[in-house]
Amino acid sequence: MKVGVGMNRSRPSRDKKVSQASITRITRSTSSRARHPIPADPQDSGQGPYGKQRRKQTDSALAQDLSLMIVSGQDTASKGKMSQAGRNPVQACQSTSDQIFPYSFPAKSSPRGGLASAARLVKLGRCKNVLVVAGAGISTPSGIPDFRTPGTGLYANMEKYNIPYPEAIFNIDYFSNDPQPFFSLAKSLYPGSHRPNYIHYFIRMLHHKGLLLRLYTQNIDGLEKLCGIPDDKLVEAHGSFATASCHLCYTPYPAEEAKVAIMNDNIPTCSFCAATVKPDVVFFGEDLPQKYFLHTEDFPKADLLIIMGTSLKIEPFASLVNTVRSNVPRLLLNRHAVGPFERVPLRRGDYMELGDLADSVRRFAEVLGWSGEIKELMRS
Ligand code: CNA
Repeated sequence: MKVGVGMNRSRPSRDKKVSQASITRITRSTSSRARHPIPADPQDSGQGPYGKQRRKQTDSALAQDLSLMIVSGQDTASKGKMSQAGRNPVQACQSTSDQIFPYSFPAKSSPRGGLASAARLVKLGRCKNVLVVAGAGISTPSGIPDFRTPGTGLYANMEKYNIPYPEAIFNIDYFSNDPQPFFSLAKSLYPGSHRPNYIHYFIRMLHHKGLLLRLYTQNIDGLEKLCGIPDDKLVEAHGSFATASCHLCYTPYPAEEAKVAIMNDNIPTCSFCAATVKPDVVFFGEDLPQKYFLHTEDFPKADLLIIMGTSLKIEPFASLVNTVRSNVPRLLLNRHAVGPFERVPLRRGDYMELGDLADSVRRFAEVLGWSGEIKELMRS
């Protein structure tokens, strides 16, 4: 059965048990908060923390939901649906990519000796539950462009995809009508042609030292797994290419077959409803994987938060960084100040090291005395 876009569609009946435990189903008749009843403890939700749940909503329900979030300022970490921080989608459609992503803050010198301060805390044994929050900037040294870096970012190089605005390529409703732009991009993003870099191995070293509570990544390139960070230490908040399913009815589809079809310019279609299959990468307007909600347990436990290579523009992920306890040190490693680090004065315990991420991480490793071990890890 083919299902039209705009219908509220639940999973097929064989997934009925999971559907009943849905935590993010959206209807137009309930309040915004009630529509996102996130359990305090994912274990209490009546399902395993790693099960995936996604629901489709109508175009108008999505617009209504986003405008409600914007008006009420409720776009926080606990929300399960991906959106751009504080952006009205209608305005976004009318903007150029430069207008959408202004960089208002040039690189500043690092306040309070960012790296040295954070390294001192680690060496003193004060940080044993380190959370890392990462974005596309950790993979640019591997040759994968990020979204928003002017000139080299994907959003600055969208002409060839013939789309009306950059985010359309990751918009689920746009995909429903025309999957080709995303499939063209997917061909270059599919894991296989890129290798993890020093930054990935630095994070793995945090795990090796028994310090990594969890890595929350927005990346879809699979390089965290490839460098050996175990599955239970990793939350791929925006999904990955490792699995695929129907974008309408969510019937799973063999990921390798989807890849072969996409690489050969064919459109994989669902054997259940004949709609287009896509890799399980989270698009704007889609729910994040259930594993993302581990954050409700992790962030209150953290004793150091390291934020790397992200513009913190995508909600609800961006708000995660505000959910550690107020006395927990936060270290930003990025080319620019982003998110709460754009505000002056910084919160006590906030540190920044601005500049090239790979350089910063190498220096961080040196101060920690880990350089030799990381090189060894990379060799092995
Ligand atoms: P973004 O908005 O493009 O931000 C990247 C940030 O990293 C920017 O602030 C850059 O200045 C910074 N940056 C990039 N390279 C470096 C560097 N070498 N040194 C220092 N800073 C650097 O990307 P986000 O991750 O914030 O946005 C989230 C999106 C991006 C997610 O939905 C991803 O799926 C998506 N994405 C992922 C990949 C990937 O998997 N590698 C690539 C492109 C986009």
